[in-house]
Amino acid sequence: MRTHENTKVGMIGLGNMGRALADALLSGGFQVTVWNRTAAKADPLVDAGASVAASPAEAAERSDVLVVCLLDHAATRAAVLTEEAGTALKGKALVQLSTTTVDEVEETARWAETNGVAFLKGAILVYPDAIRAGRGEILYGGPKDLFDSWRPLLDAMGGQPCLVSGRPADTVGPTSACYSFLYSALLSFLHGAAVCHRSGVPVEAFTRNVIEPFVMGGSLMNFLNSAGRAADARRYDEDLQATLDVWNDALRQTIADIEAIEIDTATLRPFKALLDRTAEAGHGQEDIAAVFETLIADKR
Ligand code: FVH
Repeated sequence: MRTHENTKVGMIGLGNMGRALADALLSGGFQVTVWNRTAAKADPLVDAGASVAASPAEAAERSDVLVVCLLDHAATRAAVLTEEAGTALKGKALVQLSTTTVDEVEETARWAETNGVAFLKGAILVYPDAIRAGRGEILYGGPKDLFDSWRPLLDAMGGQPCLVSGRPADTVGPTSACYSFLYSALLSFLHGAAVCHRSGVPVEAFTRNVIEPFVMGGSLMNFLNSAGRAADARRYDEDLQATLDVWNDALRQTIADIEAIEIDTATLRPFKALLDRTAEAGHGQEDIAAVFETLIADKR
C-alpha cells in the first residue's frame, strides 16, 4: 500500500506555482526531490525537507512519479522530454501541470507512450496560495485508474482535483474556457477600478460596495446561469428580462460616459461590436445570450 511517507515525488520547476506545489507535498508528508534550472530556488525547500537532484533525469530516477510545473511546453521539452528522463521514468508516472496547447499535450502523451510512462495532464485554475491552503482546483485528463491510484498525491496538491476526461488533451478546452472568463473578469474589474479612480471613488470602496455584493450576493451567478441555460437550449426568447437592444444602448452610453472622463474603452469596444453584429443578425429583441450564436457562427 502506497502511503504518503513512502511515495517518492519528483518536482520539476520551482517558480511561483512549483514552489507552492512542493510546499504542499512536503506538508502532506511525501518524500520530495526537486529540480529547478536556477538551483538557488530550491534552498527554502531543502530547509523544509526536500532533497535536490542535479538533473530532471536524476529526479525521475529517484521518484515514483514526476510532477512538472515549468513555464511552458518548450521548457518541458528541453528539461523533461529527453531520452535520459524517459529511461528513468519507465514504468512510472508523469503529471504535467504546465500550461500547454492541445498539440503540445499530444506530443507529451506520445513521448510518454513511447517511453512506457503513465501520463496525466493537469491544468491549474488558481493562485499558489490556494494550492498551499488546500483549496486549489486542478482539472485532470488521463486514464481514470491512473487518476484514482495517484489520488492521495493529487489531493495533496491543492485538495480539489477533478478528472474531466480520459484523454489528457481534453483538459485544454475547459481550461481555455475558464481562462477566457477569468481574463475578461479580471481586466473588466481593473477597467471599472480605473473608472472609479478617475471619478474619485477609491478602488477598495468599489470592490467592497459594488463588486463584492454583486458576486457574493448571487446576482452574477443569476446572470451567468440564465445565459448558460439559454445558450445550451439555443433559445433566447424565454423568460426575457432585458433585450439585447436595451443592453446595447446602455453600453453605447457607458462607453460615451467613460470616454468623457478620458479612460480607455479598448476593453468595451469589442463587446459593442459583438452586440451590434448580433442585433444585425436579427436578435435585438431577444436575450443578450444570443451573442452565443454570433460567437459559434464566425471568427471575425
Ligand atoms: N502562478 C500562477 O498562479 C499560475 C496559475 C495558473 C497556471 N499557471 C501555470 O503554471 C506554470 C508555471 O507558472 P509559474 O507561475 O510557476 O511561473 P514562473 O514563476 O515564471 O516559473 C517558471 C518556471 O519555469 C522554469 N523555466 C522557464 N523556462 C525554462 C527553460 N527553458 N528550461 C527549464 N526551466 C525553465 C523556471 O526556471 P527558473 O527561471 O527559475 O530557472 C521556473 O521554474 C505555467 O505554465 C503557468 O501558465 C501558474
